[in-house]
Amino acid sequence: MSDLENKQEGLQEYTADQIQILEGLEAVRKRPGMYIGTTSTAGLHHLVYEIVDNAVDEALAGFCDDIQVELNKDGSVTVIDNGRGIPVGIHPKAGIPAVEVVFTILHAGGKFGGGGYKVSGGLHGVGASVVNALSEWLEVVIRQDGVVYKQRYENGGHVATPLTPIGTCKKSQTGTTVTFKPDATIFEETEYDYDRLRTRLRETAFLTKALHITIRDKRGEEVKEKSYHYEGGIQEFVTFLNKNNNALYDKVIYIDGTLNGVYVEVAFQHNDGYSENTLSFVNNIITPEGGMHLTGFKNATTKCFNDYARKNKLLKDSAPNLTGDDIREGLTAVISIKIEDPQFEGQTKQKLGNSEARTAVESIVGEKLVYFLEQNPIVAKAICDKAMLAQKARENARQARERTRKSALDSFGLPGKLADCSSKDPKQCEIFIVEGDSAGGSAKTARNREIQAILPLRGKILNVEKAREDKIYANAEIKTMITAFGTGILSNFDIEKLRYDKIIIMTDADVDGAHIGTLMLTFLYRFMPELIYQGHVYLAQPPLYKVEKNKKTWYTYSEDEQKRLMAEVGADGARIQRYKGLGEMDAEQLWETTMDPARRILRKVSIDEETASLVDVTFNILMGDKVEPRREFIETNAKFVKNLDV
Ligand code: TSJ
Repeated sequence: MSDLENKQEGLQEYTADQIQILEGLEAVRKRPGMYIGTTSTAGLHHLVYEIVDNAVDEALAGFCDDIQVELNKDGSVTVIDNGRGIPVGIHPKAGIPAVEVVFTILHAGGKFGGGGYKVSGGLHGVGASVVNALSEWLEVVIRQDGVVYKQRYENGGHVATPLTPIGTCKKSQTGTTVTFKPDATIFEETEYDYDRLRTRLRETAFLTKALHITIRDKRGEEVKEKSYHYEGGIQEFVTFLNKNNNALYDKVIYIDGTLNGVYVEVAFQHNDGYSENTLSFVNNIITPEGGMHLTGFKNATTKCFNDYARKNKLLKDSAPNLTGDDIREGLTAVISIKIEDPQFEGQTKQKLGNSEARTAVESIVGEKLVYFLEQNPIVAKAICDKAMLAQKARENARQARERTRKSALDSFGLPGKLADCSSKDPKQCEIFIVEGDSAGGSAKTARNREIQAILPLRGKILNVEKAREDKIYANAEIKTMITAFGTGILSNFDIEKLRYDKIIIMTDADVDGAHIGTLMLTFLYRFMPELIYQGHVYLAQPPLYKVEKNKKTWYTYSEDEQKRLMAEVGADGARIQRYKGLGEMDAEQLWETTMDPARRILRKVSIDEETASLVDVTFNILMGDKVEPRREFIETNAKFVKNLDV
């Protein structure tokens, strides 16, 4: 009996080949982190992207224009596309239907068809088999040639029913439907976050024009649904990213072209702000650390604008060239390329290494931008004028930096307000940035002075979204931080000089505290992003309540925890104190609850892949000109912060 017949008889015997297959999936269940990074909520959401990306590949191949994602009441997720349907014929080598190969053999994704650009072959393209392995059950329904086929897997990818024709449909009704239920014994968290999925699917829609994507949440009383479709693709993406800013000119500049098999699309628009927000993608996958495509874009724009400014006498002959940073001040840009064999490099494999991507972007943008600028002299002049102002500000900043070096430092080279720690080994040192002098005083008393430094800040720090680099150096609070950290900022940044392993922001647990925290994070993100990327930035978590009863004391850190405690110990006879600020705690309490490395809770600030593109939008909502969305931000801010017990 062949393997296939064996299966179709539903026998529990396995041939050597099949045992190997099952062992493959067993490996995924043993070490899920190796395949999806983490079993936290990020990993859970990753399962959906993995399946959706396979359908997006079908769209990129030109055979699918509609994808639906449904969150079901039982915790399962359904993804439906209107593509050709995963092939059902017997795979010549494996001897089982091709679809079964897709779901039961590791790294089988993309084996058929060949060629083309594949999302699912990218950074996390681990394949549908990994999702299957990490699911309680998974069902696939395929409509192909007028026949509806179905197969079911259970308990981490074991075939439960063979691929079976279950009905008929119109020949034109082709497509694939996959439903899976994440395995609750594997994931720490099994509840999907509608907004998180929605945001990522919207991004996918921006990057894949002509694709319609719908997300439908069927879990609650009422069904929630959103559909995304952007005929304008990344051009509309830039408009979206810039919507809370004042654009410097109306058009979003859009350029595309293909060179040596690399399809290049870029879209950009400047706003009147000072920060740059450039997102780059390869095969729809975000590349947080950029890479060759980004380099190509930077090279081309820098050269084009300098040539234009010189040719049109905007820049004096005696003036130095505009730098790339000058030209990209206030820039919102999306660079999206499609390439057959992307190579990801760097520590976190988030940087594109293919040098042909640089050549392609550089020459396509170079050539077409020159033409655009000639056709649009008003836009060209607005950009050059802004870049020239940035150039002047940069020169001022350089001078301010010189002055800072000479003046702001006391005889030991460190700011006077800093209560430094005695250890000089950065690996074991931490610095608390504390809101207000009085809390700063308590913190100084409370600390472990060998390894904990305290830097009190007075009031709100500068909103860096509204300032250029020269202003940064004029701000005392910021200057103090820069000096204390030791790393310098922007192009002078050097992580090797970091004086503390942990930078801990400690603010009151109220709206003002949250605002100061956000200003701090914005400053760090804009001027020392590596500190965040490399995981050196934390938020302290002071308690919300102190409860005393029968000579015992408890501290709680969230409303939920407080409710639970009260349910446990009872409210009668309990003394409950709601902390309004750090200042209400004495040094000992502050140490016990918030600073003692053995007992405290820290939240590590991280910007993960899928929220990276959102961070800027959200920071802008809070910091930018338009005021009304602010409240919403403060509530969603926590999304950029992963909980982590340290
Ligand atoms: F991830 C997955 F495998 F579970 C999955 C795949 C999930 C979903 C929702 C869709 C898909 C999928 C795969 N949609 N469309 C396809 N297409 C193919 O697998 C396919 C079809 C035909 C040919 C061909 O060369 O004729 C090639 C391929 C790759």
